[in-house]
Amino acid sequence: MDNEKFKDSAEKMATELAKFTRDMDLNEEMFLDLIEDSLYPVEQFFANYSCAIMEIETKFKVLNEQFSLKYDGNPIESIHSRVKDYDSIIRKVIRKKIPRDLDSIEEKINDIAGVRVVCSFVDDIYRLADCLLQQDDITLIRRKDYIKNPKPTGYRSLHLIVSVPIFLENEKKDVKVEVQLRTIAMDFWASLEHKIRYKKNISPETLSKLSHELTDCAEISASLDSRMQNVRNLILSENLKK
Ligand code: 0O2
Repeated sequence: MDNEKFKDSAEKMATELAKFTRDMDLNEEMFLDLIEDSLYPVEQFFANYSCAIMEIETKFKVLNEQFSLKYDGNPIESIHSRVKDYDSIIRKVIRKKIPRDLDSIEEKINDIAGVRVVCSFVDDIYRLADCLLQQDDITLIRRKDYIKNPKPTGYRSLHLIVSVPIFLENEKKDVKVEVQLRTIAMDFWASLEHKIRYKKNISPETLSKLSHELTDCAEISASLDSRMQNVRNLILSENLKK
């Protein structure tokens, strides 16, 4: 829809809403109640994802604590979570031709809740993922290993789509969360690549040069991860000998 058509439709909706309020003889209080009631399902929809994020974050924090006692060091450097914003959801709905109702959006979009776990070492990623998936309230829906099979761009991360139950006032609800596990080096690369990809004032030639450069950087970064892992393995094996 172009901007003009969008403006027209928005104006029509506003006029119809004003007419409805007049026809129904609604005062300000009743009008606000009506808006609140109509927004309730949408607010509940987003709240469910925030709750699921809390559940998953807590699970990782508990694992981090336990690992730090067992292996003498925290495997998790940081955790970043977000509920996908309304605009991005709508853009995905349009791009993937998903029916425009909350049930379909919930069924078809897997990354409305996202938790990104950043670790120092690659083996911590797999250990944490295994521990999460062993928990009996977690259901694995999809696993994509972009560390073993990097994307052509050079992108690396382990992606899990899981479902976790949340306990509401009168019901238990399974909610999907996308978990991305990556090292600090993978995270640094992905953030930079993401920023550059969405830069508007770069010519297509420069963009193409940059993406080759970034793919090279991804290789260097993966090799650094692998060397750091070797350093860690050496230290661990020395410690074991003592
Ligand atoms: P944002 O803003 O990070 O949320 P799906 O999302 O399931 O419809 P697909 O292709 O199955 O589509 O998802 P994929 O590729 O497994 O994961 C998508 C997410 O991974 C992206 O989310 C990014 O966060 C990240 N990602 C995937 N490929 C790249 C890449 O080449 N570079 C960077 N920087 N990130 C990548 P969104 O929704 O694109 O964005």
